[in-house]
Amino acid sequence: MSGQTQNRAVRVQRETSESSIDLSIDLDGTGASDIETGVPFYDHLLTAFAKHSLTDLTVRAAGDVHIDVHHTVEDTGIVLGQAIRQALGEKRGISRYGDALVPLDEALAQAVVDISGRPYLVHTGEPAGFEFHLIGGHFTGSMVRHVFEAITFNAGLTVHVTVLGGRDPHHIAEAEFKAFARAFRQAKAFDPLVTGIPSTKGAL
Ligand SMILES: [Mn+2]
Repeated sequence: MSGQTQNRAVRVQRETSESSIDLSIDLDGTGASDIETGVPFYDHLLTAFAKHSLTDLTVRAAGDVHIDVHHTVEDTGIVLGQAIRQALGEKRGISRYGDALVPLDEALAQAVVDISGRPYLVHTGEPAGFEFHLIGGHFTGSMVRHVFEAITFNAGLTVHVTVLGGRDPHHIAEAEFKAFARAFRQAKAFDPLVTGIPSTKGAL
């Protein structure tokens, strides 16, 4: 069974004292997105993720960004990860692995994704000081890794993201998200040669 008749679209809502999030995802979309998190640069990154992973994504997030964008950014990553896990279902017929090398002018990022069911993130290579930079004046560079942690831990993905070069923080962050998107696009894609769940264990 190829699994290509599966419906891989879900909606996840999450409410805490710090944020309220309503997120819909379709893993077999065209990359269409409609994203409002109250954090403009994060909207930009999530739009890039949707476009380059061919995932349809709608996000409405309202949070305590008057304190700091941290809670809203992290919580949206948690919900995105939960939605990816739910939408992947049993993972029948998928490629499972994906990798990509994506430039943005002088920046170059590599991502490798394994839809393994085992959360693991290896994230290296951002230049010194990146984590302290306020991209767009509001998005702390340290949140790039924190979002990847939130997504991978909640989606059950093994992800390696490596920054191989770059100077401009906007370019570096965007290249990382685009590389992750392209790698995820490959990994979630149905492979007509795969029968059942692509694991010798029989489950992912
Ligand atoms: Mn946090």
